[in-house]
Amino acid sequence: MTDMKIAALLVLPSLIVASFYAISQAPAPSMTAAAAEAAAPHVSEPSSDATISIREFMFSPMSMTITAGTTVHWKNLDPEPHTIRSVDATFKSDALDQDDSFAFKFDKPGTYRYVCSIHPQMLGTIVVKSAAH
Ligand SMILES: [Cu+2]
Repeated sequence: MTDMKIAALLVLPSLIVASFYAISQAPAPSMTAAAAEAAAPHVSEPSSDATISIREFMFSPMSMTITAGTTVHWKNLDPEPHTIRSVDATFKSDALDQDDSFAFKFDKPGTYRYVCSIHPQMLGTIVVKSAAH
């Protein structure tokens, strides 16, 4: 057996795995993301949104686990202003007055810690799990 053939035998299985992965990640041909958006421009899937209340100087819930692609909405219920600022600067809000809200869509899996920059004792965590199975 030549070195070329050995190399081909080694590469082929990983190509099959890679193409299978690409196929499984691709949107269904009958309903691309763009088509879905065009069909229902003002409706988002209920499962793709989550809400965190800010109340009495606390994020509620303080810790939340979501699936990648979920949009998290924070709503300030306190009469005092609060902000949402991730520790790694991935996202940050302006100061939210009472009943103001801020939203961020989490596309990348990971653990996101955030604080209120006005009250740094206010801590929160979002854990984003991969949507792929
Ligand atoms: Cu605050």
